[in-house]
Amino acid sequence: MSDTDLRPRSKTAIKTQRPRLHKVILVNDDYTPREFVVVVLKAEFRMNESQAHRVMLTAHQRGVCVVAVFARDIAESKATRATDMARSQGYPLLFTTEPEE
Ligand code: TYC
Repeated sequence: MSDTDLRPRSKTAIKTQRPRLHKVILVNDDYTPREFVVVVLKAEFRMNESQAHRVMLTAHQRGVCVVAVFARDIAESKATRATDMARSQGYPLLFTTEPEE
């Protein structure tokens, strides 16, 4: 019989990486009517009137507002759909996404 110790010297810690969430960000502009921004927020992000109004006002006053966070694919498709909704009515309203830290 061999005396060789074949047991592993160390254990590898296996950590599952949770995919990063992505923020959907509403960007202010000078042309899109406030009420239309509220309509889009309610339609695409399932907000009620007062939530949508608060988010719209924050973007209006500060330039941007985080609308919500989602898995990357969902954040991107919601931002695209909401932006397209505005384009179809001729407004420059923009939703972008960025990863959370
Ligand atoms: N600033 C626009 C206005 O005064 C309203 C607005 C608010 C537009 C938020 C975009 O993300 C926005 N009509």
